[in-house]
Amino acid sequence: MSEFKALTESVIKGDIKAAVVETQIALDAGSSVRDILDKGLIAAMDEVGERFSKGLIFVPQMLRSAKTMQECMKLLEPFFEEGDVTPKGKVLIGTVKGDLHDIGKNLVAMMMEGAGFTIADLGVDVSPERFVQKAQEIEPDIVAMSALLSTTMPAMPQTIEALRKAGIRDKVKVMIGGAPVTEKYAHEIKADSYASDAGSAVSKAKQLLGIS
Ligand code: B12
Repeated sequence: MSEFKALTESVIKGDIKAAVVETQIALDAGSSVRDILDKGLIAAMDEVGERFSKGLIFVPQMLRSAKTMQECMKLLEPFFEEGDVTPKGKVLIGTVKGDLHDIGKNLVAMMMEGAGFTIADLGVDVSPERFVQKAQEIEPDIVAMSALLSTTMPAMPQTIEALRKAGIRDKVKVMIGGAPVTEKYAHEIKADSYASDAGSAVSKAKQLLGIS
């Protein structure tokens, strides 16, 4: 937890005011946005998940921590701009059917946008049909899916299959991610790419489209 102990504890407690103040203090002290995210906010959510698994906290507390993290992320968002605004490509992103987790997906969307990608965000609980419909409408370069539950991961291959049936699988690159998702799983379901975090999602997306 180190230098971000106070921030991490406020997020775990779901104390929005304190967490926002701590985020600002960290920024003012010159901490990098990456460290604030990884060592502060994401570390806190990992601890929240652990406590939930152990039955020490319940859904309402998890929700409160999520809200707290989202408020802190608002302060970090302006720093995601890379400065290079050359259009990089269009990304259609969403959290798969049955899954309501969106913090990681939002972070990926924010970082990609900051790196010059155009983002169409379908939100959470997105059915394969909805992915297909929107993909037909906007013709994205990449369809990006997020899943945080092992029970919703199968919606990823279902969406890939729906894209295939609609005749557009070959026209888009499919990228997947989320805590339970792995490179191996991406390979199994024939996704084109997997990234473990938002930063590498940006570089993998660039790789997919052949841009450096
Ligand atoms: C916050 C939270 C919630 C909040 C979500 C609020 C919100 N707006 O998102 C609420 C309270 C709603 C919730 C509900 C539930 N949750 Co929950 N939740 C969490 C928690 C604590 C944090 C998730 C998070 O935001 N992490 C921070 C973000 C930044 O990390 P991330 O999502 O992993 O994203 C990063 C990478 O994975 C990657 N990434 C993510 N998406 C994508 C997409 C692409 C394309 C790419 C390339 C990369 C990528 O990049 C991100 C940034 O680096 C996790 C624990 C954990 N450690 O993950 C449990 C957890 C995911 N939840 C869990 C469970 C069980 C549930 C419930 C079923 C609980 C219940 N009994 O009702 C429900 C399910 C609701 C539903 N249908 O979706 C389990 C899942 C177990 C499993 N493997 O299946 C976990 C792991 C907790 C646990 N340890 O038991 N949850």
